[in-house]
Amino acid sequence: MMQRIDLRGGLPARADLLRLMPRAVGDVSHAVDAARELVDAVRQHGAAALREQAERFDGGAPEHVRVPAAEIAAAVAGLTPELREALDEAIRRVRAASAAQVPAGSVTCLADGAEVHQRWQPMRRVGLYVPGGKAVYPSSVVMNVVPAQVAGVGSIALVSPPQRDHGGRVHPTILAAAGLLGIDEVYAMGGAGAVGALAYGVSEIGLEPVDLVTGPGNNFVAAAKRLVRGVVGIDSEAGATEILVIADDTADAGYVAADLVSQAEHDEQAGSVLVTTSPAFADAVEAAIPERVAALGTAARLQTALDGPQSAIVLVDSLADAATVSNAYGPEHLEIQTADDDAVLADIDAAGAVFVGPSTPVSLGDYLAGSNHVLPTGGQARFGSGLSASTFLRPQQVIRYTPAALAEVAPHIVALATEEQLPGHGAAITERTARA
Ligand code: HSO
Ligand code: ZN
Repeated sequence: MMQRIDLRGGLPARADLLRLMPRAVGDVSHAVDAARELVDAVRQHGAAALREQAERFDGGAPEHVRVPAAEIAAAVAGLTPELREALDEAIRRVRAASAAQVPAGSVTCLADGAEVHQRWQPMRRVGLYVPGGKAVYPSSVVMNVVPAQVAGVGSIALVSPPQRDHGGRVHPTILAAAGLLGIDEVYAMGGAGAVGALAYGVSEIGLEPVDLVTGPGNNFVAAAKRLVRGVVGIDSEAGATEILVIADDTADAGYVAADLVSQAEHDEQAGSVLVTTSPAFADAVEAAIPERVAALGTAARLQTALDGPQSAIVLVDSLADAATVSNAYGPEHLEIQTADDDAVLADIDAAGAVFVGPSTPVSLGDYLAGSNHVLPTGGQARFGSGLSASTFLRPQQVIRYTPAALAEVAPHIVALATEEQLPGHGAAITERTARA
């Protein structure tokens, strides 16, 4: 039974609204100490520590830490035609949308001969973490690798835990997805130690340090990413997935129920939230949930998620209030199913991705819409965004002035340098202008 939060009669002040939002308990900070030990061990003892951690946490120490090319090729060859076609189509769509999202550079001409350019430079080398526990998501390989490739990243390493069910090897569908994308540098390693290995490198196995680590993982992986941040870049700390649906009484209760159920399936901690103006619609959705849950093999997990403190049905007076509530929550996924979806969309700011209308469920975006499914969770959409080509690019300014253009601003520079008591700065200018 999903809890109900009744916000009719006027929304509370923002601080109270934030406190009222349904959220999961348990977080990354508790995993930091354990993760630090694992990262340090890999940093000091390299492959030996990775072997020890694989035995302790994963499917045993792999025969080859670096997955042989033949194993990747065999995984691709072993794909069923349906799965191969599905992955190919997903790759094609994500590639097209990612390519269109590459930011254009700019040139600003501030005066004759005075130019500031901005160009977007790809990261040199990135490491992608692919989980292997209860979640084996080849779709996440696509969502991480494709925007990196589109950005022009020259070197991509992928790590994923050795699986007990697969004789201490990386899951074959993960390998197949990597193979389809032309990734040949894959390592059988997982958990916090693998993040340490990517950040610091492990020379014995030829693993060069990366500049950026991306990809989802459990709390220990997220804690390790927090620890190595600064040494390398990281994407956001992806937590349990969330869906928030804004719907009025014109929406289809069955669709909304199915969508709330679909994301709860990921994890006991997953959050499903319905914000609606209609108590009768809320009842209809609630009534439509049990049969849908019961029909799925993942029922136990998703029932826990729906019953948890992170899931709720929120009642509001208006769709404008619904947008305010959603913006305060900052959902990873937002669905809008109302009589006027565009009017609601206009009021939305914080959301990882917005799915508009009854034919645009989150599951579409999880696999095949062309958008990326690696999105900010836990309210991080208020300041963060999902993976895209620009995650793997950084803007760099290139400045070019001619002697005349420099001379034009020289007095201003000297005035500011004098005020800051940095006469050497002024001298570097007058050295030049004096010669003209
Ligand atoms: N909904 C998840 C992504 C995913 N769903 C992968 C299915 N496979 C987080 O956006
Ligand atoms: Zn999903």
